[in-house]
Amino acid sequence: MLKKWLGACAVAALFVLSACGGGGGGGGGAEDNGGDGGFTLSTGEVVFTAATSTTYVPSQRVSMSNIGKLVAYVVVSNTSGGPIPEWLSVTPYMAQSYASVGVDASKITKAGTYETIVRVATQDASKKQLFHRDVKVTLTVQKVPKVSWNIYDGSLHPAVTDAVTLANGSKSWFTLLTAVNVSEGYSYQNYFTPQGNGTVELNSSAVPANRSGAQYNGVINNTGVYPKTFTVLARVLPVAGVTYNAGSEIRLLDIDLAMSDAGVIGSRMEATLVADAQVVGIRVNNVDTVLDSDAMATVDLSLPHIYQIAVTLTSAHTGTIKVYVDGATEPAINVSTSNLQLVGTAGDNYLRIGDFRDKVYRSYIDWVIWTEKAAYTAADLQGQLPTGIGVTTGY
Ligand SMILES: [Ca+2]
Repeated sequence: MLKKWLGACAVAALFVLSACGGGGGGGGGAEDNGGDGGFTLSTGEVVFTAATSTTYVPSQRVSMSNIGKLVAYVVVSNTSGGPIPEWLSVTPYMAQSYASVGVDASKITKAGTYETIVRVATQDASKKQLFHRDVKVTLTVQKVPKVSWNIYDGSLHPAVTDAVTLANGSKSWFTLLTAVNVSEGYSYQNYFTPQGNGTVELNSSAVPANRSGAQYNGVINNTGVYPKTFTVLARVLPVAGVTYNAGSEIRLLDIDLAMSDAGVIGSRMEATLVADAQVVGIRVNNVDTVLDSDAMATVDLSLPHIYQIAVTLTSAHTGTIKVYVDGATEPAINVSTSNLQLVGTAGDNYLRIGDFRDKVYRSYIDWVIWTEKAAYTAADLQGQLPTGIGVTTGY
């Protein structure tokens, strides 16, 4: 495995840093295998600990000192001469008399303690080894997240380039809906406004009849293989000064998930955070088309909350929807039916957030994350949310 070349001189070698002094230097130089030597390190052991495999771990310095023989190169390998592990990087700066030792915990796929012995060797200008010293490097990763999330962290408008970071690390973004519905008297507008603090405001009070939606297509497998699963979480905040009670007829956000297979009328999970005469909290609209029933849970909408919706489909129209609030172990909504709401158009397969009704929506969206890997419980996700997206209290 070829590691990056870090020298100041153009020498094609592995793990080499050149001091690039005056060249030459005397020949001789017996290799030092550990006795008194002209080359020493300040420590024989470096220890790192990471809470999770997504935790950044600062690099550490090991001082190097050299007396006597002119060092042209410093070579880093493991003790058998091979490459060092992928999770480890050692960058020698001979001219500055230290080596930087860094670890990348994201390379670790299973929690545990990993150690390796790194050999730091000096060479003369002809690449003849002069001395070497060994240093043990230990990395402990306490937890490896089970989930690779698709992330909208609310720092950009949802439809701006690179607003979304996908589970594979690449960037993407939502599509802003723009349709005009003349017969029903509404159009889709842009009512999303980034606040510059990691949240985006949704405010459709100007024209309540209008709508505003951001859509991400192709969120769940559409090959007809069941069961299929989906988990979406969103942190949503109220707006100060706005009243959210049974008389308010005001909403915060719709989360609309269409889960069709290709060319098929599949199922839809349409949740709304709403304060009206029916409920102040979260409502999954028309969750059973035969019973014509909604599923609801009371939530104090005057406070920020994290809403987690987990869906398992065992066939195109049969499944279970669970809603968790703030990471509570017990779901606030838990409904199973073989008559889930249907999508509007065959093949619909998307996640939408926004205002999809002729109502006023007032909220701030902190973040939205989703995955089709599993229908997670809130307990499953303790310690499994991404870092750096905003507040994740409860997880
Ligand atoms: Ca509206």
